[in-house]
Amino acid sequence: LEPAYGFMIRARLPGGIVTPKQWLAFDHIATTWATRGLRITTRQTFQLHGVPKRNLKNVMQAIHEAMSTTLAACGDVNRQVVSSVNPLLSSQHQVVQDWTEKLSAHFLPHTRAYAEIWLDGKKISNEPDHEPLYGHSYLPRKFKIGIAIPPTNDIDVFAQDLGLIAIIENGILQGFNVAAGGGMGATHGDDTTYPRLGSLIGFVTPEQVVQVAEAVVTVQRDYGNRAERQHARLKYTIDSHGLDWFKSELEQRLGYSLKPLRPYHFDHNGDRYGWLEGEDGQWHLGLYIESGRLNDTGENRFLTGMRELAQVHKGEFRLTCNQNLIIANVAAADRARIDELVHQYGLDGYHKQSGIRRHSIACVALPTCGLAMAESERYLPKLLPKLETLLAHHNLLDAPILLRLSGCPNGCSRPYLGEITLIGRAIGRYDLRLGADFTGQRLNTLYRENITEPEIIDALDALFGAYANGRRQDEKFGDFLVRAEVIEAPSQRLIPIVL
Ligand code: SRM
Ligand code: SF4
Repeated sequence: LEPAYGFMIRARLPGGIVTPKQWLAFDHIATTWATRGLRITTRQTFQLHGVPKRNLKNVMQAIHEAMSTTLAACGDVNRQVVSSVNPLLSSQHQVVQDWTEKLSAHFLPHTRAYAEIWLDGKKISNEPDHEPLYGHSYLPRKFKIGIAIPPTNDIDVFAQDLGLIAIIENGILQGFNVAAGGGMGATHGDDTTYPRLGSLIGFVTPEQVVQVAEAVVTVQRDYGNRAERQHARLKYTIDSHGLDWFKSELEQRLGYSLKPLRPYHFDHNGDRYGWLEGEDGQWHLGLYIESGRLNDTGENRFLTGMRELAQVHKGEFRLTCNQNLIIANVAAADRARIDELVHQYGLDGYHKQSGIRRHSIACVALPTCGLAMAESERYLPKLLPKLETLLAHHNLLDAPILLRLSGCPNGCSRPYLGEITLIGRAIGRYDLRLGADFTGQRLNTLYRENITEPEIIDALDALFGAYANGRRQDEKFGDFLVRAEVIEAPSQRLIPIVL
């Protein structure tokens, strides 16, 4: 008799696009074989939890039949490629989505083992696998690519190993500014590990982008640290060899130089809620989903609600890197029906939510994450009302403030980019970090180490009071904390480096 092993499964959905048919397939998988509904992740895809070992194959096959895959959603390969929502807002968003899908397809491993093991159980070839890009040993560690479309940095482009900033001029995609070496993960008590913002190294045209991405990946493949796992990400490869070396190695592989950076501007890294009209007259409804969890629990019937929406919706769904959801591409005539269902299932909570709630993210953490040191997703609903009481007291309830909770320093909620961040130390104890900006371009800094909830509340009460009294017009909380010297200047600012 074997223990009842339960697995987490993650799908690959480049750019977070899900058709209604796919939604219904994932809903079926979640309600048939998993235990905690559907979970929208911070890389705009679905995770399923608690899949019994004996059902793994059924789930893999059902995901395959839904025209998706789990191939390379984890592992030492290029992961899910993320891109700014909403591609339907302009024709150029669609162009960017096309590049997202090209990059995603280009970096898929060629292995046949996945199909042999999961899809029909038969060995389909005796030829050895050939991985032209990854080789025998794949990459030293995971690798992440994301495309942001200014002015929205909803994917946190500087947290990606390879961040691409789409430059759209006169309504046409000109190319991408390239940022290399972003990453969040760190280890408590080990200063040689740290979050890092990607360094801007130059501009590439759309036709060059796949080749440039491949060159970045191969530099990391060839020079990444394979001896020490905690130093194996691209950010450490760049910092240990130097950015000058990295850029010259890259350009040598390409046979040409990157062009000078083009100007760009980000004004936020969150999601928009409510209806937005696209340039073609179609409509898009942004919904807040707490920690991305869609489940039928207590009074919440979000999973059922979304199933009903998928049965009537004729456009697509978009999952966001802030764990939210867009019902995309709705004709004006269909809005009323969508609104009715959204209201019926309580998915329209965004109307009355505080600024901090609308900008909150929490990683999964306990009970499923084996690396969690403290609660995160399950703590968010308990913490938010307490913070809202403080904010209301200081007349700040509507102030948009980025809150990020993380059960450990690995950084799955990109917590080093939160204006207020809690990083788990032990059950009930967190590091309080403060002072990232509102656009994903400045890291936060450690303010109090290893503290409990009463200490967190006391610290924030005082800071909210100071902010309410001392802020300049439209000044964001993180910017105020830096200007008022409540926190020291962050360890890494994003200064474009043009070599
Ligand atoms: Fe993550 C490991 C969940 C986005 C950095 N992450 C894990 C694991 C698989 C734990 C494990 O290895 O045993 C977590 C599964 C928990 C569970 O029970 O489901 C986990 N990571 C998640 C998700 C689901 C968080 C969420 O609440 O949405 C996100 C899934 C992304 C996806 O769909 O592909 C998720 N993880 C991230 C991000 C954010 C991002 O990619 O934009 C980061 C920081 C960016 C980065 O990579 O630097 C991130 N996860 C990590 C790390 C630290 C990596 C490092 O360089 O140190 C680990 C630990 C590891 O790899 O050993 C990790
Ligand atoms: Fe788990 Fe840590 Fe990632 Fe949270 S940040 S999901 S606790 S690995």
